Amino acid sequence: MFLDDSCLPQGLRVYAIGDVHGRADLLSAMFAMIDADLLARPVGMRRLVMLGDYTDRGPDSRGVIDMLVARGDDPQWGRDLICLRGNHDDWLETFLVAPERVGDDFLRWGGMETLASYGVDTSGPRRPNSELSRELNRLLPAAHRRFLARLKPCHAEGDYFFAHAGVRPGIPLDEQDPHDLLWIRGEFHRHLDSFGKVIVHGHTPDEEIEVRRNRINLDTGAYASGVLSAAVLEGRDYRFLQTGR
Ligand SMILES: [Mn+2]
Repeated sequence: MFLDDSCLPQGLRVYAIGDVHGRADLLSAMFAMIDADLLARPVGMRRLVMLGDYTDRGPDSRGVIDMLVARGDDPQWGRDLICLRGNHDDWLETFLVAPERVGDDFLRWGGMETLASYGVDTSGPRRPNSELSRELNRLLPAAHRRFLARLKPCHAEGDYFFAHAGVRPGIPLDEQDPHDLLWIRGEFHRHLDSFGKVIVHGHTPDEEIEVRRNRINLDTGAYASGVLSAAVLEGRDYRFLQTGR
């Protein structure tokens, strides 16, 4: 299955959003664009698939999760919002329960910004991971803990398969290793043949949305570029929405 032939069931439109990384401002702008798009082009059923990496690097991870929790609680959206797990969200979850396993990676790759967004004091000399984890546990709202626990590894609609990082070639989509769905790069990117469905993913930032015949990469490095990207899939068509363009 390739992009030229891929399709969704009639009457369904899917919006898929790439890596947000603490940019609540951009997520807010993107939600406004999607709401406006739905007003301008009403559709029977719509679904919103978040591709993961809500946290780290950008300044307001807490604000991003607040917005996603609010949209999940909104009866207009509730069941139609699907939030996938990214490797950064996974680090945050692990840091809460076992900081010794991920602390240094998590904090080096943007976790300090996440801690600060929750009100953890990150000024002054570097404190031990265990101490930072305890303080974050104290400050993290229960709704955020539930949100993290409910993140999904992947999602499929029609001829599309959604995962944060990608999939391992040669393995059926319903038998993928969760670690690959969060982390894979090289082998996935180099594979030019069909994966069975068209893969919609993020995880590896690029200046432009990458549209290949077997996959679409929506990570446009929003935290630094200011460009948050979404795909709009409907029937046999696809188009894109971007903030700051
Ligand atoms: Mn990632």
